Amino acid sequence: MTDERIYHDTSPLKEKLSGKKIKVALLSHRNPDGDAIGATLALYNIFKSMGHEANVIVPNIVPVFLQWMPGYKGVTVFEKMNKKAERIISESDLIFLVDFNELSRVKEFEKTVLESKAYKVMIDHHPGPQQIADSIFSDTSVSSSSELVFEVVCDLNLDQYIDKDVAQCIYAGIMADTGCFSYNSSNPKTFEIVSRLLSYGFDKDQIYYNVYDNFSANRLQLLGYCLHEKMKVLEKYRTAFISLSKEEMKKFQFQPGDSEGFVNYPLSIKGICFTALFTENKDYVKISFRSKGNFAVNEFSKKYFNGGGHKNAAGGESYVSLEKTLETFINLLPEFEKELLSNDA
Ligand SMILES: [Mn+2]
Repeated sequence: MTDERIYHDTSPLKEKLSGKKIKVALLSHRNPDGDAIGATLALYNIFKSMGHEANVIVPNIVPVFLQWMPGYKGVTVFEKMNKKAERIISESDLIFLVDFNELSRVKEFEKTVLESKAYKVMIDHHPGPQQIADSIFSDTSVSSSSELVFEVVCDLNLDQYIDKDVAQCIYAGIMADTGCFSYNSSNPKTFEIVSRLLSYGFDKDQIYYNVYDNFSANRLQLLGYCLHEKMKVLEKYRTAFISLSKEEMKKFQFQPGDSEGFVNYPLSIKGICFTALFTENKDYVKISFRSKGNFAVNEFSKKYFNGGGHKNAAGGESYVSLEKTLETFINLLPEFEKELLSNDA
């Protein structure tokens, strides 16, 4: 898969932002991650400094380890305040769709977005954007939406509004989406941007602690349980996976975000190039896929598990039981045996 870049002219957007005070809604996807929150809050802080009215809206709860980010109080969680969120979206003059490119990722307020007459802007790095925005800034080669936000902000001549708060948000987004610069970060440009961000004088180590050393003891014990009791390694297919039932999650007092990163652990086993994490939710099974090399988990997920994402990191959903979902997954593997065995990673 080759990289795709769609980068519209920034002048219509520049014009909208340079006039009178306007209302801006910054939307991001379900199960918001560091990139989603970092990228939206970076823009939020900039628009606030410019004197505009800005609001961030996400479908469901933001994990505790992201709540330290500057401007977090400006986030409205749809699940908790749906009326307020809908009102903000429908009253906005400008809507940003950040870190997602299809409205199914924001099912909760999809209709409100579609009905809105606001000018819409997409800033994203996933493949295959839906034509749902007036201005599209989409590039699958960048590390993160946060990195792309930096580029767009500079092109809009708004870099004068980048301050320590904004720099921290963008940095945290890049850090989160590259696994602390271990993947998706081979482009020197990413590090040039990081270098410019660091010149704003924030404590980069503190950001690492905030995101990665901020878990509950339960979360760490759940990880131990997953690795010791629940991880299945199928060497024959170079695959490993973990599944968690509702009961197991309850036993460890599961909080949103607790299983973040679990799917990456089995990838550190020698020879494994495809991993999955299945977590049982109220009405569906949430799935995360990871891979190394050429095995495209976004295509796999799109075809069999109602999902999508990046080549090496994707999500999916299953609407049958956890047991049935695992059975389907295991039964699919022989079909990919050849591809997995010949994988270059
Ligand atoms: Mn992202």
